[in-house]
Amino acid sequence: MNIGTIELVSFKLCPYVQRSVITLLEKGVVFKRTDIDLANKPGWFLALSPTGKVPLLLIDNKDAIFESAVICEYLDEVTEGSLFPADPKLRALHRSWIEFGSQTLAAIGGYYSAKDEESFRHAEAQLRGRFEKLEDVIAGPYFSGADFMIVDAVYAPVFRYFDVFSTLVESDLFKGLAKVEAWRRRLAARQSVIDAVDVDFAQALIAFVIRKQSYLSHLLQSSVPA
Ligand SMILES: N[C@@H](CCC(=O)N[C@@H](CS)C(=O)NCC(=O)O)C(=O)O
Repeated sequence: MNIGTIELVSFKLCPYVQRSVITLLEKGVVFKRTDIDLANKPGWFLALSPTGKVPLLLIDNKDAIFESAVICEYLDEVTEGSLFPADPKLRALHRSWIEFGSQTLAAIGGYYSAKDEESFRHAEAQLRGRFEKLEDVIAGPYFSGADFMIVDAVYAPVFRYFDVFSTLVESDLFKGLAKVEAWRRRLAARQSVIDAVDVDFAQALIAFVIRKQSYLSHLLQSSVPA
């Protein structure tokens, strides 16, 4: 199937962009990535995007698909093979856990933005609860077994935050969650996941969080080597 020319309008640190890039790479789609500055959105982007959010999948320079879950499903449908289960119930379960992944990203935003220790610990406990729920459902080594699927593409950027933060700040977020830990390591080693961000991602993420002047900013700042 000729799927036309594909451009992904992106932002360097965005986890929703990452899941789209991972899907593009996994499905072997040739695409152009255009990073924009979200603090100064270009007029052409605002004209194309009804939400003003990235990612935006631009097809043949005219049709703009928005919302990362929709982008991933579209890419899956128009390319060979599928990264969703064939069974409708299992497929629906994957979609449910994809939504859970998006909600987890919102919870991570609350975690790195929390202003004081109390709200930080609260956000941390909420996240821990989410990872415990995942521990109960994942099959391993990937979400539903041996095959990498779209749901895995969704959680790789979730875990990447903690791969970066844990280089500077200790945390018990994953302690005792053996399946989640193994899944997290497996995802971090996958080529599409590695290639979904620039080499300076960790540095850029730490700088981004430090600018938030949050509780985590202070923890990171005091651990960054001078
Ligand atoms: N539900 C959206 C969320 C995308 C999103 O929140 N993108 C952020 C960057 S990570 C964004 O574009 N923010 C700019 C803004 O809200 O103005 C999706 O899944 O695509």
